[in-house]
Amino acid sequence: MDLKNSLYIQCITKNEQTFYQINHPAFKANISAYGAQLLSFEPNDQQDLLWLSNSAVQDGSKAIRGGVPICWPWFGPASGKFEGEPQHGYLRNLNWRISSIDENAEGVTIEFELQRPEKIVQLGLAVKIIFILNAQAEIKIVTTNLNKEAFELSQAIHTYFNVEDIETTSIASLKGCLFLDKLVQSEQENQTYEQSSELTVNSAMDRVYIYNKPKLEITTDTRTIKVEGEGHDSVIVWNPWAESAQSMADFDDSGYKQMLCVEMGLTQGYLLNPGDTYVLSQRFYC
Ligand code: TA6
Repeated sequence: MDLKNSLYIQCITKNEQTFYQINHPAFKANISAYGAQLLSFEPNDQQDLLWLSNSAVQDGSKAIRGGVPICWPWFGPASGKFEGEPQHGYLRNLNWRISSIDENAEGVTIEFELQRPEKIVQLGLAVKIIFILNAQAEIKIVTTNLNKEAFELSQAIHTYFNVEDIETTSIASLKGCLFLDKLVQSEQENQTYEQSSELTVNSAMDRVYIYNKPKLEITTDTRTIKVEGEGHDSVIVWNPWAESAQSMADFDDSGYKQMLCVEMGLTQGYLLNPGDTYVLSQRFYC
């Protein structure tokens, strides 16, 4: 799509990769065409709400570490007929382009489509990613099942929030919630635990909270980040902590101190019926 008449969106190329920089009166943002990944979202008078690893690889060879990678059409390791396929599915490793924009003094809405949808067409699916940016950032994954049979869909909007100091970060909203702990090997496959107090992080955490309420809040020393969503049946909370961060070449060794992933997910087994469309969305703002 030709952006020469766009009021706020500029297309730039770096290391043969395409990025869309948005300079709007209400916010600044940066979206990578690789993965249709929001890398930065800075409302006026706010620090960037997103964390991006300084050692993130941004050459199209692997998913960019930070911002909001999209996990689809599965969340986590591939299994069953997709065994051996990439963790978190295909979309974050594919190139996208803008298919439409709508921009005004309030904000910008940008729709992305895959440049080469063959792999997704083979699945019998259609997918687009929509960004609605103003003082808030909203991301929607819109999936349609074109198959004659149901498709088991799982997905997540894998947001790396910039919390500035993990040691003073908490989430009260999840108190009383059940969660699956991916760091605990338990005999019972779906062993759940209860979040008995407000969530704080002082070691590696990788949890899937069974939570479908529309809102939660991340409280840090300096601000409260409001996170909202629709279409989720779970919220994933992840911080690799020191050892795991140091084991990932694209994760700044001390980056775990400034980030917390809080992800709206559809992870508990959902069958998308033939002809149906499903929307998973996440919105965040201060
Ligand atoms: O969202 C949590 C998680 O599933 C963790 O298990 C961890 O693997 C993280 O995603 C990052 O995955 P990635 O494939 O981006 O390194």
